[in-house]
Amino acid sequence: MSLTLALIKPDAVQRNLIGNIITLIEKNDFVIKDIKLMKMSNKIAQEFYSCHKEKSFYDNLIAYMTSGEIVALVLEKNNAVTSYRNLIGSTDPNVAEDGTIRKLYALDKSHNSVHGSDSDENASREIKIIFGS
Ligand code: 3AN
Repeated sequence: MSLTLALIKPDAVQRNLIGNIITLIEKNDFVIKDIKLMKMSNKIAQEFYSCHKEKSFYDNLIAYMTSGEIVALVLEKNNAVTSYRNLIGSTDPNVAEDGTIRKLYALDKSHNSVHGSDSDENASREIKIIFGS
């Protein structure tokens, strides 16, 4: 068993999609080990997305991720990182696979409803940033 960090982003929380997204997570056999509703501070968002610091979309990304409430979850499953990345689909909903969370709910590649860690190392790093352990 391994862990991944999932976020339900402001665009999805604002559209009352928390329940729908958690239903998909549970239907796909992830076990929720921790969960919280929170607002990201600038400091946390900058630390969380430090790998994107040089990207053209970085400032917009930080502004968006701190614009409203998010839901953070620690999920457990076999190969949790890969399995959850498969469930959420590609960054851009226009190319995301049918049945994925982003295909169903994302507005565009900047407002794409959910986050999932992209490696076991980043899962540990992100869980520590958000949940502090
Ligand atoms: P993913 O969330 O699919 O792993 P990353 O880690 O490359 O994607 O990017 C983190 C976040 O930055 C994305 N979820 C999205 O909100 C935003 N983002 C990524 N690429 C772009 C882009 N080309 N234009 C605008 N926003 C982007």
